[in-house]
Amino acid sequence: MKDSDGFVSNIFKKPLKSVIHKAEEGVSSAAVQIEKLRDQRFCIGITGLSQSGKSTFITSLINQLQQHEAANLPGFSPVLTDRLLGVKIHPLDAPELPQFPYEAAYRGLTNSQPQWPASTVDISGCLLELRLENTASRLNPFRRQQFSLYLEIRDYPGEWLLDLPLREMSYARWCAQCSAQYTQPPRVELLGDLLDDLQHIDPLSEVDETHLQALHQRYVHFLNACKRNHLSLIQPGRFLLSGQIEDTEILCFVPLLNCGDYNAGQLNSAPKNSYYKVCQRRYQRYIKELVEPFYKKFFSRIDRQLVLVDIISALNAGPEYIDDMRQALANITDSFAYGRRHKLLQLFSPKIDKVIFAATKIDQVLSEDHEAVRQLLAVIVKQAYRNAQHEGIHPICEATAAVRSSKEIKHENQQGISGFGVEGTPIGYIHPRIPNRIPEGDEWRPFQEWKIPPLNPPKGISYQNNDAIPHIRIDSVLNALIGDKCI
Ligand SMILES: Nc1nc2c(ncn2[C@@H]2O[C@H](COP(=O)(O)OP(=O)(O)OP(=O)(O)O)[C@@H](O)[C@H]2O)c(=O)[nH]1
Ligand SMILES: [Mg+2]
Repeated sequence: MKDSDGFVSNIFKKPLKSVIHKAEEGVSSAAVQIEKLRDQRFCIGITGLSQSGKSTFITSLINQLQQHEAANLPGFSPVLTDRLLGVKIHPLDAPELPQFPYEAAYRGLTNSQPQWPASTVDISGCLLELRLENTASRLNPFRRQQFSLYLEIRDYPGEWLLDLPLREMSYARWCAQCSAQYTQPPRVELLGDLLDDLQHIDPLSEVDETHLQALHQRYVHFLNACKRNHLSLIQPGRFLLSGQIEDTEILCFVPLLNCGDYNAGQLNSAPKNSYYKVCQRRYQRYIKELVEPFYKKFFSRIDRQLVLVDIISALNAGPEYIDDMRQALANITDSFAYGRRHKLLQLFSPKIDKVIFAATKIDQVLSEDHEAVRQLLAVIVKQAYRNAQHEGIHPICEATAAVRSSKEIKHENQQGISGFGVEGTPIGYIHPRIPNRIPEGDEWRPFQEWKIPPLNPPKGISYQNNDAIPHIRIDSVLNALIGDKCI
């Protein structure tokens, strides 16, 4: 490490002592606001549907930054120009928020039998402090030498994301949306008899609590089947993963599928103890007590947004699933507040001034197809992309792998992928070419006949030696996300 001004070796000793001390105690909100005003503190949203790769990405991102000298990050300008001096993880200044389990995730990936991070069941977060050398200080010795950039990062179960669009939706509209979706494949098959049973409830009739509970349980079963079948639009998310809820009664509702037979006046004047009014009350409490606080704590404060999309799973699942994912992403990004603001306004009412869509897990396919994955992503997120553009924000599309788990091999004159399968046994495959647009008709055939298999993490990353996790293009994602704030 360079030590031209005697700072680097002391990096987290004297000059930073007071800052770190504050972080450990919980940085005071005044200090946080000053850092924000000085353009040195950002809330980064790492958003993605369930299993899109959020926790793995956060783990790898922290790891790459901490091991930046050994990591392969030529596309991240502060590393390229040798200005990243050190990185520390602090707890976020929210006592009720558990710290992101970085150590456990890194240990899992570096085990003799490497494991992916566990699927997230509750919220967590951390504050990353990047100690940087100022670009100007190289030219002008009187300028400030170093500064800290603070990145707030939060992780949460992907299931909860699909609750955000419900904030703008009345119970009656949600029921209408469900009625339209549930009569189409593949949901109609997954619902089975439940469709008929939900269609036969008269919303104005008196509620039978035992029957409602039984329907609710069958509805949760159906949502789980949707998840197993790789569908994206799954609401309400807390029906799958509830998190900590004091009064579980608010979960006990279902969509009533024949509300469309009544006009708004009839529904509004339904008796208090009718199916309609009971389900509506619980739905409204669900939004008010669970969804709104989640939005306020996590999404309303985001300055920059990274949206992770598992394109390869969607390709594997087929046309209806791609469409479902496209719709889900458009609905979610509708909840983002885009725009550029004066720093002072940004402090009180933040807007997202940068959004990056990134296809994840691209180590599952050959490098010659990575560009096609990126282009396919651009097609899938087109609506979400337009929503941002409308507000003057020009999103970026990227393709990345948080943990490169494969090697490219040659087999009988063809390029292929080798790695370890989910059982940890060696596998090798030659996959169909990845299309750069959504396949149509017969173009789907190669993906219907064969699926690109999931991979285990690679063996041989050493915890003791603080090895950097191998990745693909995390440096480019980082640069797009925060490169301009590191100068
Ligand atoms: N090959 C490969 N697989 C990955 C990578 N990142 C994630 N995966 C796979 O995707 C799965 C889900 O990753 P997570 O990071 O847990 O996804 P998540 O979005 O946090 O999921 P939830 O917490 O359930 O919402 C992992 O268990 C791996 O199987 C990657 O970089 N390469
Ligand atoms: Mg997770």
